[in-house]
Amino acid sequence: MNDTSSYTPPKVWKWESESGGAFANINRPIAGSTHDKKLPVGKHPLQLHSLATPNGVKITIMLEELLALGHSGAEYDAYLIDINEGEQFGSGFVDINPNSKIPALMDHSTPTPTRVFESGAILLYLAEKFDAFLPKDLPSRTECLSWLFWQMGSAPYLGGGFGHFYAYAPFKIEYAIDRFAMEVKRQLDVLDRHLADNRYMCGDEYTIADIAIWPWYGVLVTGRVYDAAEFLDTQSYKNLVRWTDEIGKREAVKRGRMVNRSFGELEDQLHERHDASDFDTKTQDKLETVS
Ligand SMILES: N[C@@H](CCC(=O)N[C@@H](CS)C(=O)NCC(=O)O)C(=O)O
Repeated sequence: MNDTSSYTPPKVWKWESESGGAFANINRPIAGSTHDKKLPVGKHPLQLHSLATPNGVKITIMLEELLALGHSGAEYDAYLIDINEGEQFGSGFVDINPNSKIPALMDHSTPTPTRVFESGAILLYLAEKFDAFLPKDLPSRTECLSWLFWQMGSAPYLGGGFGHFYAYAPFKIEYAIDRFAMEVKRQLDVLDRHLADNRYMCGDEYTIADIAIWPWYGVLVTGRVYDAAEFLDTQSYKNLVRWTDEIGKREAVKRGRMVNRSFGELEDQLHERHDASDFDTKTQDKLETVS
C-alpha cells in the first residue's frame, strides 16, 4: 500500500476551494436553493423531476411497470433535472426535495398535492398507492422492505464510495479504492448468495426491492456504470448475472431506462416523457433529425 498523503486536517474544516474531480462544481456544504426557478406542471397527476441515474431510473421503471400492469393513474410527466447545471438547487425543486437530489415526485391527485423525495420512499409510496409490486402478507412485505432499505443503505458505498474513488476522483487513491472495492464485492456476494435460492429478491414475486436494486447492482454487473465489471469480476456472481439478465429483458425496464436520459446513444434518450407515444416519436435521434 502506498502512502501518498501528506495532508493534515486543520482544526476546523473550511470550504476554501473546489475539491476537483467530476461533479466538484456542484458540490457545496450548504443546503437550500441558489436561484429562483418554478417547476413546470404537466397534464398528469404524477409529476416526476429527475435524471436517468440509477436512483432516477428506479422511479421511471416503477412507473412504466405500473402502466404495463394497466394502472392508468400512473400516467406521468417526467421533466429533466440537469444536476451538472445545478438545477437541483432551483427554488421549485428544493420545495419538493429540501435535500436537492433527484428523483423527486409530486402527486397532484391527492386533496392537497403530495411531495415525495428519496427514491425508496417514492417506490413505497407508488407501491402503496397502486397496491402493486409489494407483497400483501406481513412476512413477505417485511422481507421486501428489508431488501428495499438494504439497497438504500448499501448503494452509497457503491456510488459515493467505490464509484467516486474509482471513476470520478481527480487522482487514484489505492486505500480508498481498496476499501470500497472490498465492500462492494461483499455486497455483490450478499446478493449472489440470496439469489441462489430466490428467483427475485423477495422470492417468486417481482417487487419494488428488485426495482430498487437492479439499476445499481444489475447495471454494475453489466459494466454500464463506472466501467468496473472486469475490475470487480462481476461475471463470477452467477446468480446475480442470471437475475440481472432476466430483469433487463422486461419492456418496462427498457422503457424506464430511457426516460430523463441525457447521455449515451441518442435513440435511448427520452429527455422528457409526457405520453407513451413519446418513446416512438421524441427520442433524441428523432428530435435531432427534425431540427
Ligand atoms: N438517497 C437518495 C440519493 C439521490 C441522489 O444521490 N441523487 C443524485 C443523482 S444519483 C443527485 O441528485 N445528485 C446531485 C447533487 O448531489 O447535487 C435517493 O435515493 O433518492
